[in-house]
Order: sequence, then structure tokens, then C-alpha cells
Amino acid sequence: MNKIVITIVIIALVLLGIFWISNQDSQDVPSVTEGEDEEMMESEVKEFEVLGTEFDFSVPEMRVSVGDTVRVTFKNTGTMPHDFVIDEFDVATQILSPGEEETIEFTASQAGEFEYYCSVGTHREQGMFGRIIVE
Ligand SMILES: [Cu+2]
Repeated sequence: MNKIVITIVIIALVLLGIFWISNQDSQDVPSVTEGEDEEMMESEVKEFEVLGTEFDFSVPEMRVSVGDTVRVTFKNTGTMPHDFVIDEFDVATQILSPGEEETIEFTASQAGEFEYYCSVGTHREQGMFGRIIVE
């Protein structure tokens, strides 16, 4: 009887060992996937220089990838105060006087098409807007 019990215990231990080893293997698989994800998420810094005048932005469209760091240097090259605003990413320059410039930076954290614009007066309606495409 004792031999049978010992045999069963040994078999159980061997099975546990096999289960443990295969578990270790399956844990390796997600870590490989994580590595691939990191590669895909590798973000870049995309820089843009936007000149603002009455009533136009020099860059009508920006294309970036999700996760990119977007750095926009906005220069007021006009004769009136202007700013540069993107509501969805919660970024805005100060309202800049003619000749001033300001750099803003944000992470393009969501995909989609968003509008950037000048929030002064009715400048947006008069043409001071562009779109940023995050894909
Ligand atoms: Cu403006």
C-alpha cells in the first residue's frame, strides 16, 4: 500500500513539475509580445513651425502617429495678436503679439482628426485654422 501511495505522490510531483515548466514557457510568450508592443509604441518627436498671419496658418495640415511627441513652434508674423490652440490635447500658446513666438509640446495620445486654430476674435472663422491628423 505504502509503495502505491509513494508512487502516486511521485507521479503527482512530476506532473506538477511539468505543469510548472509549461507555465514558465507560456509566461515567456507574453513577454515577447510586450517587446513587440514597445517597438510599435516607439514614439518620435515631430516638430512643426507654424507662422500665423491675418488670417492664415502657414501649415494647413499636420500628420503624426499616435504616441508621438508633437512640438509646435508658433510665430506670430502678422500685425495683430494671435495664438495657437488645440482643444482636444489641452494645449495653447499665450496670445502672442506680432513678432513673438512660443513653443508648445504635447503627446498625440488619441487617434483622429482635430482642429487647431487661433482663438482671438473671429480669426478662426476667417481662416486661422488647420487640422492635425493622428493615425
Ligand atoms: Cu489670430
